[in-house]
Amino acid sequence: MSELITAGEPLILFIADEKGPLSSVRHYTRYMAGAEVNVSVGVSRLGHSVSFLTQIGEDPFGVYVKNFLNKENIGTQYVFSTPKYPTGFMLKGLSDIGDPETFYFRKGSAASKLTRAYVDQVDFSGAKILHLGGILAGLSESSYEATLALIEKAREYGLTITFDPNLRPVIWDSEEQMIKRTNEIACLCDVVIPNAKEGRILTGENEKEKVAAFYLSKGVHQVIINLVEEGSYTKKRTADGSFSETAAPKYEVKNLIDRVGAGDGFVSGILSGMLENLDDQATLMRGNAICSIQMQSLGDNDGLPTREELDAFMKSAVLEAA
Ligand code: KDG
Repeated sequence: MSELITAGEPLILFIADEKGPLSSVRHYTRYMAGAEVNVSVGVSRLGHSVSFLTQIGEDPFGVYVKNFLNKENIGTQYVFSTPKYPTGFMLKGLSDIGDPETFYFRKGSAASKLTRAYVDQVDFSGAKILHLGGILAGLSESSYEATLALIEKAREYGLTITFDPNLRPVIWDSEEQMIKRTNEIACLCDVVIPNAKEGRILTGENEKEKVAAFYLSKGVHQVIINLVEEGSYTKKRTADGSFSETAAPKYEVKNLIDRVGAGDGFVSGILSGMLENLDDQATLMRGNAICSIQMQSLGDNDGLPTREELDAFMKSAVLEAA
């Protein structure tokens, strides 16, 4: 079994070849996206084993997803397929400021039809981390149930459960439902990894210390916050019941192209650090480095580094104090 198990929706991504509103763009180039796909690519490129649970449609996009995951050495034994529902896709515009327009075609997708029954088929023995994001839970009632089933099974097998809220308001019925269910899931996990904005929305707190305190007081073991412009911060419960805090500065972004996917790059650095038993400082630094690297490429995971590329970047790149 793989060191890391994750689950989510792979999305075919069409990035505009020219600037302007998506409704006017004539030409797009195809890429691969999906938050947990991005995380899996990042962890796999650093040499760790990953298995991905999802469902794709029996259509050309589904074939593309499977080929992509295989090419990235991500285990596809739990990539189920169905002739009944399509593989999801999305459009992304070209932007000067790194925050492009996006649009999803994912309602009723094959991945949104995942249920608890799919989770029963996954072998968790020997795995170390289950990583989840909030998107899967927001896709449908059955994928929300599948998320809960993954957590129950990971607990049974003693895995560490990590969670990135990945707030996507458009997939939820209401903001109230998004906050309630995302926090419900977060509080069942060991490590919660929001960015600064998600932390504010989910807890109603502005300060990183208070965001961390919100989850720690509800039984979460560690909170790791990607503050992006101010680097990153973590607070965790230690073995003697006290708390420890660590912060790390960000790396320069010489050539900002697209911020989408940078948060997933951060998470891939954190998860690989945990798999290698790095200390908190080294783990945050790695997350910050990959976050910065990923902002300097167009696709959602194309920039994610191999170990050699990561080492070279961390040796030469400039750190920027907040
Ligand atoms: O996290 C980057 C994602 O936004 C992207 O790859 C697609 O999963 C996706 C989403 O829901 O936006």
